[in-house]
Amino acid sequence: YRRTPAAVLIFLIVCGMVALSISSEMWSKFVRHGDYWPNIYSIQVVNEFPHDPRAFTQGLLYVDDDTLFESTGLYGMSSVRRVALKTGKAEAFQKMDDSYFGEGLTLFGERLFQVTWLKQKGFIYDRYNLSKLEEFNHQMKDGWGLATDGKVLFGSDGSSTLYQIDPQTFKVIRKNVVKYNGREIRNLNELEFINGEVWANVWMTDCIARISHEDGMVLGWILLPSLREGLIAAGYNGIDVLNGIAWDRNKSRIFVTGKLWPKLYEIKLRPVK
Ligand code: DDQ
Ligand code: CA
Repeated sequence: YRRTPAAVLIFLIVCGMVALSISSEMWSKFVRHGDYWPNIYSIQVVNEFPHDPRAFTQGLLYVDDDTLFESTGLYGMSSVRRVALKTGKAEAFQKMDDSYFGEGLTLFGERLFQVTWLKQKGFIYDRYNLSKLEEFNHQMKDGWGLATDGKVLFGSDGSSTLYQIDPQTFKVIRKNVVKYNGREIRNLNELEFINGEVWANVWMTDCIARISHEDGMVLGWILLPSLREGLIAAGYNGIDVLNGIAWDRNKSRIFVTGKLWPKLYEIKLRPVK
């Protein structure tokens, strides 16, 4: 009977260790996936720049030198442009055929890749003179957003699927369903690859989802209603939804704008406690 207390003690210690290891694993999973620990961010505007109010922004990216590339939609008004950040002026402009509606845009190597709405057709342009180099067909259900990590293309088609596409063959390498707390997040639109995450505008909302491209989990939400509401309050009635995220990786600057918005904003995130 002398041995019993020691055995019980060891048994309890082992149980405790198992419980601890399970709960810490679950805890880190919850933290990582945002469940129980929602990573919500509001924004602070640190700079405002002019933006062409006729640009129905569907794709936006920043490369360097205070220069943005932008893809615009609407039939007859679709374009790819190189835009000076400070003036909002297009320094180079490539009008698209009237039958195409420009959508997501990204720079892969020295070439700009663009997808179009309601057609599985994409275009490749020279980044310097915006001349059209090639066309391609992709396998997404539609062409909405486009971004890259320098290895694959990330694509969205208005569903909850985040696609990974081979930039040479345009085959789908991987598909992840984007979810937050177990719920599918649909209407993923304009994309940006930022510090290992894929950020996506959710169409018709003032929200950006920060997505893990490893499992599709939403890691956090950025809430930006103040931008659209501020423009409306200032009398800009013709504006459409928030759309367009660009990332200056050298200076860690985040830019956002919207369809037919007269302004483009540089923002910083503020975690909501
Ligand atoms: N998409 O951005 C959701 C992919 C496409 C939106 C197309 C909306 C066309 C509406 C035209 C409104 C004219 C001001
Ligand atoms: Ca973008």
